[in-house]
Amino acid sequence: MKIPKSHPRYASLVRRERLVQGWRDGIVVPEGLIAHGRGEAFDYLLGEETPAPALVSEKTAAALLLTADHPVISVNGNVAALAPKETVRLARAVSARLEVNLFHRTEARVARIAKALRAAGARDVLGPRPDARIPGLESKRALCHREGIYSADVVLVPLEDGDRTEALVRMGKRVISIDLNPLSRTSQRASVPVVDELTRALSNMVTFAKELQHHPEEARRIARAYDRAGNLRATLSFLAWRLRSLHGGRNRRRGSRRSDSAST
Ligand code: PTJ
Repeated sequence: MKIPKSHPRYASLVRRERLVQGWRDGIVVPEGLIAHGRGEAFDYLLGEETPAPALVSEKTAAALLLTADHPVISVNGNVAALAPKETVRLARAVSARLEVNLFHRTEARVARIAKALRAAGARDVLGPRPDARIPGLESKRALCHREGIYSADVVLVPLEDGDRTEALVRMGKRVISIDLNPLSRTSQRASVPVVDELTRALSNMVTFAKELQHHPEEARRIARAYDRAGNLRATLSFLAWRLRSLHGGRNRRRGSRRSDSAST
């Protein structure tokens, strides 16, 4: 479908089309379309822009990935369909490995996602032929690579289910999540919960990584100073403020402008 660039919700509609195409190509599972709808609902509520606390988390995430010994970015079907280029760009900017890790795992889909990442510029993609398991996980999400997620010290898990986030934190890893739902188990358990839309979050993280690339001391300082509980509280306060504005309370003008744009 051709979406006119003048459409007020162009970016959101392009994301939907990418996902539907990803489903047609056997990259996205039907459950991924449902997950996206849930994400969109939160994005409407948050105003379809990166909230200030998310920017802080994104900068921290970039700092953490840059200063890690062995950073890994986990990729699932939705991520490969929505943001293959941004994912590869971030992996390059922070020298992280890419690993395909799926909840609804089939070997054919792992191969298709690895191929999509290579088409977006990735040279080295882990995922096929896993040789390790994340302890305490029953699902196929447990299958991973010894030289990838299993031995990573920092793992970025965009659009995740809470089980694996908890399991990775139990293994002693620093886990960065990207999830628009601040109440999800993933956001609640991650070491750095980024509550923002995937493509926006990845682009911001690439920008921050490039800024911090040659300033390791500054990156370490940012990672140390992060207050995850305070950040999640700030996100919820922002959401509450948005809802009050939409309801007609203070800051009405800003709220109504955003709510007008938040319908297709
Ligand atoms: O490709 P697979 O087999 O690994 O499966 C991928 C999905 C996404 C189906 C799987 O991981 C899953 O079921 O995830 P959940 O438990 O539905 O969680 C996905 C979370 O991502 C939800 O909390 C959504 O709000 C959030 N989300 C969805 N789309 C976006 C998003 N967050 C940020 N940006 C989005 N575009």
